[in-house]
Formats: sequence, structure tokens, C-alpha cells
Amino acid sequence: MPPKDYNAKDIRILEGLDAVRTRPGMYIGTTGVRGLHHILWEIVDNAMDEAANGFASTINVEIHADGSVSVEDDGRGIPVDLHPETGVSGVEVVFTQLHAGGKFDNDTYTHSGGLHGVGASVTNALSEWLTVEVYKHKTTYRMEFEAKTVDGKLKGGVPKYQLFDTGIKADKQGTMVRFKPDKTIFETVVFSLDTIAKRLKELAFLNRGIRIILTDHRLQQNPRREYFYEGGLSDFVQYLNETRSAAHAEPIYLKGSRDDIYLEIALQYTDAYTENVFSYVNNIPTTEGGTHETGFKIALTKVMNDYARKCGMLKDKDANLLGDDYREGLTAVLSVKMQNIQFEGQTKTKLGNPEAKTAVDGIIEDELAKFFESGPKAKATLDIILKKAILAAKVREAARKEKEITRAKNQIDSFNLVGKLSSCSGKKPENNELFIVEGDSAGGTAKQARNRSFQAILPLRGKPLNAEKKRIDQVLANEEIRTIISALGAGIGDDFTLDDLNYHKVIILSDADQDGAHIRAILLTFFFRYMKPLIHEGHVYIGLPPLYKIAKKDAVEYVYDDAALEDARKRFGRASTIQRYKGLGEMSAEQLWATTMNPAERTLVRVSIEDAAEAEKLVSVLMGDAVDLRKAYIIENADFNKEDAFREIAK
Ligand code: TSJ
Repeated sequence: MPPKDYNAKDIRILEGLDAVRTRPGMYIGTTGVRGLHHILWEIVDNAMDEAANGFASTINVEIHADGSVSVEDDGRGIPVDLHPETGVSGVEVVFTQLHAGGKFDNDTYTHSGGLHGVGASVTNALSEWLTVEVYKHKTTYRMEFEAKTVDGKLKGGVPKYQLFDTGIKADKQGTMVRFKPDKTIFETVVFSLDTIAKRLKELAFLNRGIRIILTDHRLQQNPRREYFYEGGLSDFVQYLNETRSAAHAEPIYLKGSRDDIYLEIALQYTDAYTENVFSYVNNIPTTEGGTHETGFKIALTKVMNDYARKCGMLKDKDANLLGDDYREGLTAVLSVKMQNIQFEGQTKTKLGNPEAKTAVDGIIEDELAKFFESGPKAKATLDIILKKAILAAKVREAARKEKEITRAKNQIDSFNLVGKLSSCSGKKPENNELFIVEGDSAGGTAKQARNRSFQAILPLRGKPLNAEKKRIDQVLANEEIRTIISALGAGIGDDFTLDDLNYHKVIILSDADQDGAHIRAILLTFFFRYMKPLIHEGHVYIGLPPLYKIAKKDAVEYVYDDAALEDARKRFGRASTIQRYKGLGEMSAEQLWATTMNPAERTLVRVSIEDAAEAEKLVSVLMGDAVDLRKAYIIENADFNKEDAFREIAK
């Protein structure tokens, strides 16, 4: 028979459990479904500890039809002997003594996790009833607790009787705890098979060789699940990679310890592009990472970069690859066990202990290098990983450029340039012309000269930079270039859309000198690189201002090159005057209109895609050339006999 009822003098010990019932949130976070499972994890974790310490090999978890759950291990059994001074059994201490500090207390006697080690007494306090059996010394010890009204007050975890030897013969060893959560505490008391199965499977992966059996007696069919992984973390990683294709057959498995911090890690690369690093401390998932994960990443990056140099994949001049490059396609599970864990972060799932970073970094640096030196198979794996990382770095570089383009595009979208552009009044883009004019003074003249109903003027101050030579972000940071993009309104790069083009003729008007030729080449290069359809569809033109004005009495003729000048001289005879225009700015508005802007009189060279492709080369050619550059460039491009499809003189 069980011993006598628990008596009043022992009630004092229950005051701690009162606190748990008054403010359960302080101890288990919530009284929702998460909290409900929390109190189960507390029990499971205790059994896990016994197993992890090598004293138990199997854990049985059962969900019973009456709403209770039980956890049983085959360990040594909770101590049953009485504490010499207090006369209280080990079992009673476990279920009635609250660990000080509640949820911030990690001071469990082993590496227990789950509730951050608040203890089995919390489970007891929040249960309608709890029964514990200890199988030891060939017999069965038993103790029961329940929620009941004492002195008019409802209390939890009240012993029904002291621990006693039932005399029931036991030919096994271990501890069995069964409890029913208190429905007056929890919002729900229905355990989730899914949640429990997932966590037990995870624990089985994290604790190699421990057999965990889960039985749900609520189910009519297939109530039993079994989780047992001889390979531990390596099995975990292979399981995670089941749907991916692995880059090397066997996960890399490393373990080690330093300063009382124990580490295990398994990693395997796949053809995925994502990084899947899962980390744990004392079997608790650290979803937000933390110092242990940081230590791992530092070590991986360092060891891999060292090998990349050693084997010549990275040369002296090359920069190190980034950690991200070495983690592309990586699946890894990192498990650390240590004392006094501290959590940080939004959800308190980030390990904060700085010593974990140092220890993990150190262990992995040593063990990973050791692994790669362990034989030809490991060397082959190293080779695969390095090649993957170098590819990842290349892709990253390309992606970075793409991103810069996008960022610059967005800047342009919000950039207001209206001040510089003298737009035209006409609303039909197909009739509209944009003159990009070199220099403010020529721009002013062009503005006076133009027909404002369809001609817009964009003066270019300074020289727009060379689009071919600079990185896209620099190109787009240039105000002249941004002004052009804005004025055209059709976007840039992949986003360029002719449908949005504001001007169907884009006419470059620059001086007949070296600078003018250079600006022209730069603009063409820019259009070629970032607005190819603009050129391809024939929207880009070069305006041809005259080089000379020849006059005799009332007869005036404008001449566009030296050969034509010779011809005109013969016709005009000796008494003629010849004026050479050194720049657009020397012309009057009337002259500029008559010679260069009036569609009835002007000559435009339509730029072909080949012209634009050549433009970048021309930049350097023109820069170093001493001959009449305008002649060398424009005349050649005006040679429309070669490719009529691309080159045509347009009015
Ligand atoms: F949660 C719990 F405390 F109720 C609980 C504890 C629940 C379950 C299912 C198992 C356990 C548990 C505790 N299993 N095994 C142990 N082991 C001990 O408590 C133990 C046994 C022997 C010795 C020793 O030094 O001889 C020390 C300890 C802590």
C-alpha cells in the first residue's frame, strides 16, 4: 500500500509550483499549443540526457487516448534514496523543486534543453496528474502528483503519496513519467502527433544511436513510429538532401571539443543554390544562429580559401572568395553542447556565448583541415567544393552588376531633369526629335534655332564619360547620361522599351573637332551598350553641321567637307569668301537652322548597329589621332554605298 497522505508541513515546498501556475508564461512561454508541448519536451529532455550520457539507449513516448502522454527510458532510474538531511526522495526533489530563475535558468545538471531547463517540476505543476515509476533494484518505485484544492486553494503538483516500493517485480531499469496537462491552464490539451514526431525525429538525428519510439494510441492504424539513426548528423544531412542531388556521396563529418564545448557537424554540398545551415545548442534549435554558427562560417571560409590558394585555384593577385561562395549549395547541421547557454535575438533562438565562436572556429579549422588531408577521397571532395565555390563567386559577381544596374535604374526613375531639357510642344513621339548638343552655348543657339513644335534640345555640359570603360554604376551616376535616359523615357538595359520612347529621332550634334568626335563616340557606345534597340531600329542620327560657308555677293553655300570645298571654290571663283566653322557656337541661330536642323535642308547620318559597335574602338582611335577627325569618322560613316540597310542619309 502507498504511504500516508502528504501532510500540511510539506505544503511549503509547493509554493514554488504555485508561482508556475500563477504565471505559466514565465516558465513555458505560452499556454497555447506550444506551451502544451513544452511541458512534454521537458520530460523528454530529461530522458534524452540519460541516453546522451550513455546510460539509456531507448526512449518510448506514448500519446494515450485519455489525453495523457508518457515518456520512458531504460536508464538508471531517477534516484529513489532519501536526502540525508531533508528526508526527501530524489524523485520528489525532481518534481517539486523549482529551479531558480524560471525561463532564464539554464543551470540543469546536464546538457538539457527544450525549455532551457526549467525542470520537470514545471510539467508537474501544470498537470492534472502526474505519475512516475522508477524501475531499479529489480522492483518498481512509484509516486503520484495531482492538482487539488488545499486549504480552499487549487494547487498543482501536490503529492498523493510519498515515493514507495510497490513490490512489483521489474526485470528492466529506467524511468517512466506519465502526465495529463491541466485543461484549466492550457488553451488546448490535444497533443499534435506531427509536432511530436518531428521533434523526436530531430532528436534521434541529433543523438546518434538512440532509439526513439513514438506510439499514438489515438490512432486506429499505424500508431507506432520509430526513429533511430546510426549515422546521426550525417544521416540528418542526407535526409535534408533527399530531394537534392549531392555533389559528393558522403557528408563530411567532424567532431571535437575545446574548453568544455562539444561540437559535432556534418556537411554535404548539393547542386542547389541555397544555403541550409541548421544549428543547435544542447539539442535546442538555434533558428537565428549565433556565435557557434559564426565560428563555423569563419572557419569554413578560412580553411577553404587557404586550400584554394594552396592548390592554385586562387592566385596571389586574386581576392579571397566570400563565405557565401563556400556556402552555396551547402547543407550542414551543427550541434554544440555546452554549459550556461545564453540566448539572444528576437525569438531568443540565437546563441550569445562568445566562447562558442572561438571554440567552434578552432575545432573546425583543425578538424576540417585534418579531414581534407585524410586521403584521396577527401581530396576529391575538396576539389569539388572549391570548383563549386569559384563558380558561385563568378555568378555572384555577375549578379552584383545586375543589381547595380537595377539600383541605378531606380535612381533614374526618380531623377528629375526637366531643368536642362528644352522639350518640344508636340505630343507625338514619332514626329519628335531630340538634339543632344555639345556645349551650353551651342545648346542655346540650337534652342533659338529649333522648331519647338517637334524639336527638343538637350545641351551636354562637359563630356559624358566613356560608357565602355566604366562600370555601369559609374556610368549611371553621370549626370549627363542620366539626363539622356530620363529625356528618352524608355528605360535602360533589359528594361529598355521602345514603346516608351519620347523621341523617334535622337540626333547627336557635336563640334567638328576632336572633342566633338569623342563625345559622339561615347554617346554611341552608351546607346550600344544600354539602349541597343534604339540604334537597331534606326532612331539614332548624327547631325552634320557644315565645315565651311562660301559666299559671293548674294550666293551662299554651306560645305560639309574638304572635297566639297574644292568643288565649290571652282564654281564660286576667286572673289568668294570662305568661312570655316570651328564649332557650332560660331553659327547664328538662323545658320544652324538652315544648315543642320531644318529637315528640308539638313543632312543626318543614321547610325547603324555596326557603327555603334565600332564606337568604343573609335574612342581611343580618335583620341590619339592628329588628322582631321571629323573627316576620318563622319565621311567613313557616310559611305552608304556599303550597307544601305544600315546606313542611309535621312532628311
Ligand atoms: F523529467 C523527469 F525528470 F521526470 C525525467 C527524468 C523523466 C524521464 C522520462 C526520465 C528521467 C530520467 C532521469 N531518466 N534517467 C534519469 N537519471 C537520473 O535522474 C539519475 C540517475 C542516476 C544518477 C546517479 O548519479 O547515479 C544520477 C541521475 C541524475
